[in-house]
Order: sequence, then C-alpha cells, then structure tokens
Amino acid sequence: MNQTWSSVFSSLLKEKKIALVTHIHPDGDAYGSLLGIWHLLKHHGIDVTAFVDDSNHQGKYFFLPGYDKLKIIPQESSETFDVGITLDCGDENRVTGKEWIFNHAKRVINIDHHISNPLFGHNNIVADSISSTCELIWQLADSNQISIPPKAATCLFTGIMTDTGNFLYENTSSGTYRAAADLVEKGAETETVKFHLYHNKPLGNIQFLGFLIQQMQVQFDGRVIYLIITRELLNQYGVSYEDLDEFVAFARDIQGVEVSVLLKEMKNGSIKVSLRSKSYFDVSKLAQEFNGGGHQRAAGAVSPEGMEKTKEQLNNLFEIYFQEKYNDEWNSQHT
Ligand SMILES: [Mn+2]
Repeated sequence: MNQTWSSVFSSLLKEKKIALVTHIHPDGDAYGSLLGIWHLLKHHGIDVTAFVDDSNHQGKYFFLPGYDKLKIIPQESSETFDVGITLDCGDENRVTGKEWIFNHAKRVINIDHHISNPLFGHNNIVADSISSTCELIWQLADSNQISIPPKAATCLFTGIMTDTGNFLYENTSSGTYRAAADLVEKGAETETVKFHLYHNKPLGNIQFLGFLIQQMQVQFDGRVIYLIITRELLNQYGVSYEDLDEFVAFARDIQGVEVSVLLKEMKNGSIKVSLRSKSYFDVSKLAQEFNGGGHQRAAGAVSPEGMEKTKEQLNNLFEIYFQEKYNDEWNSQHT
C-alpha cells in the first residue's frame, strides 16, 4: 500500500467531522463504500454523515446496515465539515452534490479505483488496479491496522462482490479474495448479501431480461451485442435503473461476444451508454469518445444524440477499433 495514501487515510481518525458522498445512480460498490467507511469511522468515534441524493432511495441495496441512516443532501445549510470524501466517483461530474461537498468541506478526499479518474480532490487515493472502492478501503484499513466492525464488513463485502461480478471478472486478484476472506472473518453477513442481490429478483426484471434478449441486436460477426431500452419499455416493465447493469453483463457472457452495449433512453432524450467487454477490448477508451469513462472491461457515457445516431457513432468506432486496434484479436477469435 502506497505510504501517502495510507497516512491520508489514517489521519481521518484525527478529524472531528466528516461528510461522505458517492456517485449518481449508486451501485453496490458505491453504497458499499459509502456505508462501509461510515460504519468504520463511526466505530472509531468520528462524527460522520453519509449523504445521498433523494432520487433513488428505495433501491435494492436497502438491506445494507445503515441504509436507513443515509441523509439527503440539504438544499440549503451552513453546516461545514473538516473533510468531505467522495467514494467510487470516476470524475467530479459523477459526484452526487459535487458543489455542495466542495463548498461545505474544508478538504475533499477522492477515494476511487477508476482508470480515468482525473484526481479532482485535494487528496486523491485512486488505485486503478484494485477491483473496487470497497477493496481499496479494506486495504487502507488493513495497512493501518484500523479495526473493521461487522457492519462495515458486510457493506465492504457487498461492493467487492458486485464490482467483481461475484469474483468472476478479471479485476479479481489474490488480494480481492484476501480482502473478502478477511471481511467474512470480521463478520460480514454474506448470506444476507447473497439473498438480496442474487436470490430475490423481482419477476418483472427477469421477464424484462427475457424480452431484451429476444430483441437484442447482434453485430460484427457476433462480437458486439446491443441491448436497446426506450423509455416506453422501461415504464412498461417497471425496472429500476440499478438493475440494468446486470443485463449488460449478462449479454457479454454469450459465446463469441466481446463487447456488450446497453443503450438507454433518458428522460431528456439523451442516451446512456453502458459498455462491458470480455477479454481484450478497452471500453474505457470507447466511453471517452463520448466524454465518459470507467474501466477497461466496464465503462459508460452519456450521448446527447438520439438512439439511432448514437448507435451509428458507436458502430463507426467499432469498425475503426476492430480494424486498427484489435485486428489480431478480430482475426484469431473463434466464434
Ligand atoms: Mn466501483
């Protein structure tokens, strides 16, 4: 563990008042790191508050300990904090309450694991080779011998599990298993996590997935799959935003597929682009072409163009990437 990061983290235990935020449309790693570090700091006597946006407050991560203690970012308040921490935010525009945290905290610490992170904090603990922000927090605590209470362990375990696709993705290292094993020993309630995330899916979600799979578009000799979600469709099936991640990962698992693309129409007509790749395609580069970012195997962006135009732009990029960058892989891949 990097010495500077380690000491920045241990110095948190000397602070009086800390605010925590994560990214918009929080996923398992976002809620896991937010609540994991909240329990950890609280356990060590810090006055700490975890803040979220109001928009998605009944999501599938409700079972995480402390979820009901999350506070909504206030519209107006003169409250100040010694430190503000942004968790799992690949860039400042993804931070929930970005302006609020920079205005109300004397110092902002950016704790993240996205390769495209531009280091927007006063201190930056950004480790792009680590599976998840939750694993990074475990490493920071472990290297400083800061004890992790059971509730924090449950939250951190959740983020590791979701960001690695249940320890399947190639971001899963020996260190990831070590972190997970240690969190289990520290009391992570793995059965609760597994039940709520994997064995309790709403029927509508699975029916929606079935529909999407029927409609999916196969391109580039089966190497690229498109899942297209219009607003109409989303309303019809009542599927929440946070479930869509799973679908794009599911399509990527099809034999011969290298990149899975999910295009989702948003309220204002722009298109949310989610990208997953299997073994060689660096989708963070593709996302950057749309001013987005992420990881090599999982990235995203928002396209201001409509559905058809966005798909056309993506196809042009795939054409170029497969011909120029990934020509060897293109020729050698067995489909
Ligand atoms: Mn993450």
